Amino acid sequence: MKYQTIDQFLENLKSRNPGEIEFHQAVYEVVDSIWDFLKDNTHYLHSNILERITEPERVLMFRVPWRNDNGDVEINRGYRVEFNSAIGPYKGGLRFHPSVNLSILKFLGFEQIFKNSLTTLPLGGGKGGSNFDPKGKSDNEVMSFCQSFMTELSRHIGSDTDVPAGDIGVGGREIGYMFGQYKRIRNEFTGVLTGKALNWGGSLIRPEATGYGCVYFAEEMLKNNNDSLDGKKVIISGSGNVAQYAAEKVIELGGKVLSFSDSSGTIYDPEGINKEKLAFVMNLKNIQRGRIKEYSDKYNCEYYENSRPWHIKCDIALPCATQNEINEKDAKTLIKNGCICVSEGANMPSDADAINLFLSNKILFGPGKAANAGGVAVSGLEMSQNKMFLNWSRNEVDTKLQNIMKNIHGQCVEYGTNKKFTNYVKGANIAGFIKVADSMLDQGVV
Ligand code: NDP
Ligand code: 2IT
Repeated sequence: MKYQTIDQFLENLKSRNPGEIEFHQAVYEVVDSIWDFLKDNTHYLHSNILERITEPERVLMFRVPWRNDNGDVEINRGYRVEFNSAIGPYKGGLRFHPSVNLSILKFLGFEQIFKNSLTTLPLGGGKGGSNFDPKGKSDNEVMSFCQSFMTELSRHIGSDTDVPAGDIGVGGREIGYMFGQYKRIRNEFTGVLTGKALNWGGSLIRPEATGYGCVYFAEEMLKNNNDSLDGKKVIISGSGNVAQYAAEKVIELGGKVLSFSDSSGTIYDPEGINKEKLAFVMNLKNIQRGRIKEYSDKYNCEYYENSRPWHIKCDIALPCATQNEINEKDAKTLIKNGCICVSEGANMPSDADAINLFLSNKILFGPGKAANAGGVAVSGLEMSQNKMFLNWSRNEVDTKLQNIMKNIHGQCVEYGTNKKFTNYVKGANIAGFIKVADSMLDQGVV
């Protein structure tokens, strides 16, 4: 057995991956919560599965040259981390954001392995993206970038190899431009990307899936505690794809949505964001590509510049923007204000100290790899429909999504419950790990 303690393993991980702090953080969370399980099941440690599962199968990094509207040449860096294919083709989103670097994509790819395992579908783990910033770019510039990015990426992906999708900064527009370029270069019309538009191979409910799934997961956690979303005050961070559809589902289930945010600030609407106001946000963010502050101008409510929503009194918090947006202080404030449930729409929005506080205060805490798995799950359903050359109805996909979220909740309860309290972090990590690790062992040293 190569590692006797968690610290030994983590020291080695850090020396193999210097400076990759988000990646270290994501690995620590998993290893810390499965360590006791590994000690009871030492065959995993004897076969050195931890070192294998934290080493990506392949990392691609490449130059992305493109021309802006002035005719100048711009250079970005493109990535695809093909992390683990033990249970299916690499699957995971592409993020376009100036903060993107290898550490962030390795943390996201690592999380994706366990998340995809939890979905019950045959999906491996991967993630990619670029430090390209779509903000303020014209459609033409976004298209130039996407075409150049896909010119290189197309050599490495395929519907049975690696199937990217959207993430921060990558929505329907970007998926369209990338799909067009892939088809042109490879001369094949296949389900190589998910999140496609309905006319050309997309699935109903895929745009809604992550946000809906996150709320279904919250509802399952509450139900398990003889409670429900009805009448609850809900704060949401972010105002992009995940935040918007989380809000839609909360409203539908009788909750009151009080906030949205973006990277400039937070709006707080004590009257609640109803369907009409949500339609304004969707138009503002998806069509006008404006700032959330405009909501407070239109509806005459509070706007907190450079601030996140966690100080607003609530019953339920849905972080749906980005990683490390809830720290220990935020967690303390949420708990002090009576928050009983946190369901993560974003990936790793709570840092390690915040998670410890949530768990020690017995908050219903759904970690991203469980709570936001609905997005990739419906991506998996999009892949199934593409392979079969048919489309399922809205109701069919939504029912499957609900069943998958219930199943994930059940796996967390099975592996994470002790003395009637479910530690969903532990449950999700152990359940996600077992399927992948056993598949790796079955397939030999590859
Ligand atoms: P979008 O690009 O649609 O929206 C992102 C939102 O988060 C925007 O409101 C954005 O504000 C805000 N945001 C992004 N970065 C920061 C930052 N550094 N600080 C503050 N706010 C920020 O992305 P998605 O809604 O798709 O993704 C949101 C989260 O959900 C991410 O963590 C993603 O990994 C995760 N996720 C997404 C899935 C999907 O299917 N799309 C599936 C599972 C998880 P601004 O406009 O100012 O940048
Ligand atoms: O983080 C995620 O799960 C996503 N961005 C969605 C991935 C996908 O392949 O649909």
